[in-house]
Amino acid sequence: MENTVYLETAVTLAQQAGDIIRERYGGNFGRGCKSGPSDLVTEVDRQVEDLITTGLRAKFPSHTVIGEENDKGDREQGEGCTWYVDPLDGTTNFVYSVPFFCVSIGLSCLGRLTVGVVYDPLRSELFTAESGRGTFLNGRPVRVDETRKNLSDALLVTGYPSDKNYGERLAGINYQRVIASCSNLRALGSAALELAYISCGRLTGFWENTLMPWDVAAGSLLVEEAGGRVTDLSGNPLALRRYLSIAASNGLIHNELLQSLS
Ligand code: 2AM
Ligand code: CA
Repeated sequence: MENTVYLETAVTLAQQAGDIIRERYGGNFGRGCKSGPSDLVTEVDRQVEDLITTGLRAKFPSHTVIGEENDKGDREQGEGCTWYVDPLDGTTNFVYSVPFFCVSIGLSCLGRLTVGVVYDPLRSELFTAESGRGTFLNGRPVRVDETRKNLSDALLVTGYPSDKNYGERLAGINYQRVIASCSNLRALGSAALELAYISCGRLTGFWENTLMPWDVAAGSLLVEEAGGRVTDLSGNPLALRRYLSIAASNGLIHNELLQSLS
């Protein structure tokens, strides 16, 4: 029952945020950089994060709310509930007018993901999950791709860090080997929306190795609740820490995916 209130609140805020993002897409907006010239932020990210975090704090005053643009290095409070808000995941796409970005809101309680919402405002696609209740796209249940059982048939997706301090982590991946082992490899630019696409079977496997909790909290639950598997790149359970590594898949190709990345 409580989870349903959490989910309904997150959905309302994600849709309100999405309306603003859609209106401002392609227009003029203030922009700046964070860790370096490729790590972009816009006034839209900040405006939308403010809307979501204010809404969550007003409704759930005892919860911790962590947002990408207001990152103070907060730690999740083990005893309570923590919201992870990515107001505009895919900021670089948004700035360059590439139509692939989303709002991502995830909730973890007592260290377990409880609610996940990913909203693509341009396509009006709303992905939702509650732990133990499955994953839905615009209210209809979805499952991961259960037809592709081998890495050779998998359409994979990954991403690259905009914080160039972490660029050397790419050197640990043999891209030539991965591309040779799968059907093909994409990099679409929004980790949260890529995870949502894994959850509904459009993509088979995903990995990235310098993400933040707000990039993956909601999307991980979407994948797990849709029958997929989420781990770190060593195959351990995912921990929502800073600069995390993540592999997510339909489950069937997961071990092969981890092997190809090792
Ligand atoms: P963003 O668009 O909200 O910045 C691209 O593969 C993914 O990496 C996007 O989800 C993007 O989120 C995320 N990303 C970009 N820069 C990042 C950074 N400095 N730290 C963590 N994640 C980042
Ligand atoms: Ca992000």
